[in-house]
Amino acid sequence: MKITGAKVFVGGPGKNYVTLKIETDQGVYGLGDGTLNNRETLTAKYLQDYLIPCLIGMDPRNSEDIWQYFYRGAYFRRGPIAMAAFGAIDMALWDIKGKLANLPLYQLFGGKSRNGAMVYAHATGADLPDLMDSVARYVDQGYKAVRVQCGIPGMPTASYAVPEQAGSNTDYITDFSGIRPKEEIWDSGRYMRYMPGALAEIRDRFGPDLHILHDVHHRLLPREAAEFAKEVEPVKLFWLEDPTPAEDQDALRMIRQHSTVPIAIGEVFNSIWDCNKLIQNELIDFIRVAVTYAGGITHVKRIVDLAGLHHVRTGFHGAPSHSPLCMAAQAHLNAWAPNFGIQEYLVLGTPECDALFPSAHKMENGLFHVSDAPGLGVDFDETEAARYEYKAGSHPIVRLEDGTLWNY
Ligand code: KDG
Ligand code: MG
Repeated sequence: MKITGAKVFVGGPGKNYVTLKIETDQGVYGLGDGTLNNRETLTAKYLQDYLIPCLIGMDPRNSEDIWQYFYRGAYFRRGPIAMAAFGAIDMALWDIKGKLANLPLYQLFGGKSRNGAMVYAHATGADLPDLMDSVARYVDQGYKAVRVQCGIPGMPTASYAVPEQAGSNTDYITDFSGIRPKEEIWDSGRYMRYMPGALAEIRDRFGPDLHILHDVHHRLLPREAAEFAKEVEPVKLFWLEDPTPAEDQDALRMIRQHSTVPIAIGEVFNSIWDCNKLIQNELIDFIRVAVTYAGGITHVKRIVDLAGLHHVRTGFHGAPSHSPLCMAAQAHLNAWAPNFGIQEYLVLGTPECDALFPSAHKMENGLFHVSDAPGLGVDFDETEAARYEYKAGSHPIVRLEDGTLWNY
C-alpha cells in the first residue's frame, strides 16, 4: 500500500484551520489537523515543502516509522511548527489505519473505558454578574464543568478571555483585523485582590457539585501563583490552569509547597520532553497537551501513558483553533485513556463548521460521545472548503501599565 498524494487546505469559518488530506493507492484517505493558531501558513508550508514530497510512496500503515522518520530526520527537533506538521500527518495515518480496520480509533487503543468524556465549557463575563449569567447558561445546558474568566474592576483593559462589555460574544483569542497584535494592559495586583473572592462567590452561587476551573494564562510570578493557589483552596477548584509560565518548571514546587489546588499545565508544550520532569516529579495534576501541537496521536499516547504512571490525568487543550479533526483524535484518546480527566470543549457545533467537517460525534449533557465510524470519524467537504481562505490574525500582546511586556 502506498501514499499517492497529499493536499493541504488553509481556512475555515472564522478560523484558519490547516487540514491535511493524505490519499492512497487503495482509495482510502486520511485527514489530519495541523492548525497552529495564528501561525497557520507556516505549518502548511512545512508540510508542502518538506514533508509531503517525502511521504509520497511510503506505506501509510507504518505510522510509527513515518513519525520517527520526520522527527529524527528534521535533525533540529521539536518546536511548534514541526510538531504540528508531524501531528497532522500522524492523525491522518491513524485515520487511514482505522478505516482499513473498519474500526473507530478508540478500538485500536484498547476500547472504551467510559460511556462519555466530561467536557468543560468557557464561561466569561465583563464583570462578575455577567460571568454568573454565562455560567448559569452552561449549567442549564447540562455542563458539569465550567471554566470561569472574569473582568477585573479597575483593570485598564479586559483581562484574559473576557469581553470588553457585558453580554458581548467576542472571539477572545484571535483578532482577524491584521497581523499586528492588539495590546492589553494587565495588573497582577488587581487580579490577585479580586479573583479569589469572585471564585468564592461563584462556588456559593452554584454549589459544591459544579466543577469550576480557572485559567491564569501564565500571568503570575511563581511566588504570586503560590499565594493565589493557597487563597483559592477553599473554593475546591477542579483545576487552576497555567498559574505561572512553565519554562521554569522548578518554580512549580513553590506552588505545591503552599497549596493542594490541582494544577493543569501543557497547552504550549510540543513534546514529552517538555513535560516529563513535571509529570515524573508529580508537580502537576493534569497534562494539557493537544494532539495537533504535540506531534499527533503516536506521541501524545506516550505522554498519556507516562502521565498515568504518576497519577496525572489528561485535560487536552480544546481552544477554538483546534479543528474538529484534532478534537476527534482527542475524543478517541479520551474514550480509551485510563487516566482521562476532562476535555476542554468549544469547537464543534456551528452549522458552517459541521458542513465543513461532517461527523456523528456528539455532545450531550456535558459529556462527549465519540462516534463508531471508522478512523477519526470526521470527514472533510472540499466544496465547502473552497468557500474559505486564509485571514491574517493575531493573539493580543500584554503589557503592564508602565509599558513592560508581559505574558499573554
Ligand atoms: O492560541 C492560544 C490559545 O490556544 C489559548 O489562549 C487558549 O489558554 C487557552 C485555553 O485554555 O484554551
Ligand atoms: Mg489555557
